[in-house]
Amino acid sequence: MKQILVVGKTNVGKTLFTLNFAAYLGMTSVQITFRDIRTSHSKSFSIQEAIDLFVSDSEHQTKCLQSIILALPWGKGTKQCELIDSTGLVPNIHPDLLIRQAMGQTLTMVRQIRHMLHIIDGTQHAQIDDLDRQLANYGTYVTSYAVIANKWDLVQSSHALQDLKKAFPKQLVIPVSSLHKSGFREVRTYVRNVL
Ligand SMILES: Nc1nc2c(ncn2[C@@H]2O[C@H](COP(=O)(O)OP(=O)(O)OP(=O)(O)O)[C@@H](O)[C@H]2O)c(=O)[nH]1
Ligand SMILES: [Mg+2]
Repeated sequence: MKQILVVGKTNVGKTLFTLNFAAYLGMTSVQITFRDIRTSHSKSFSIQEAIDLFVSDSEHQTKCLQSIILALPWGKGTKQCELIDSTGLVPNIHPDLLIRQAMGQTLTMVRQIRHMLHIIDGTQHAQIDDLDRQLANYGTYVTSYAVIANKWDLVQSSHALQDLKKAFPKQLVIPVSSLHKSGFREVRTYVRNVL
C-alpha cells in the first residue's frame, strides 16, 4: 500500500489535517496505528474522539508516528493508502529526550518515504524559515510532494499565495483550512495521483 507522510513543524495542524481529511473522504471513524521507536499498537476512534484527544494548541502533542488507512472512492470500489501523521519538527535541539527521539523518527521517515505532504502554517507566508526550506529540498528527491498551506481561514493578506509561490517556486502549494475542511478537493486530487 502507498504511504504518504504528513510532515512539518510543530503545531502547524498536521493532526487536524490528517483527521479532517479522512472526514472529508466520508470516514466517520479511524483506526490509528501508533508507532514509536520501540512499539506499535492500534486503536479505533470516532474522528471527533480522535480530534478531542490528539489535536491541541500545545506543541508536540503528537509524539510518535500515527497512521490511518484512507479509503478513496475508486471506480465501483475504493482504493486505500496509509496517511502517516508525524511528530512536529523544531529548528533547535529539543531539551526533552523523548521528543528528540520522536523527531528523529520523523526524520528517518522523511528519508525513506516516497510521497510527502509538507504542512506549513499559512499565516507565516511571509516568513518561511530554513527548516521549511530544507523539508522542501527533501521534497525534490521524493516521488510526489506538495506544500499544504494550512490555517488559511486565518490568512488576511491578499498576497499570501503569491508569497508562498515565490518561496516554493517549483512545488505545488495547496491552501487549506483543516478546521473548515476547505481546499481539500485539491488534496484529494494529489492523493488520487499518488494511488
Ligand atoms: N484556525 C485554524 N486552526 C487550526 C487549523 N488547523 C489546525 N488548527 C489548530 O492548530 C492547533 C494545532 O493543531 P494540531 O493538529 O494539533 O497541530 P500539529 O501540527 O499536529 O501539532 P503537534 O503534533 O503538536 O506538532 C490546534 O489548536 C488546532 O485546532 C486550521 O486550519 N485553522
Ligand atoms: Mg500532531
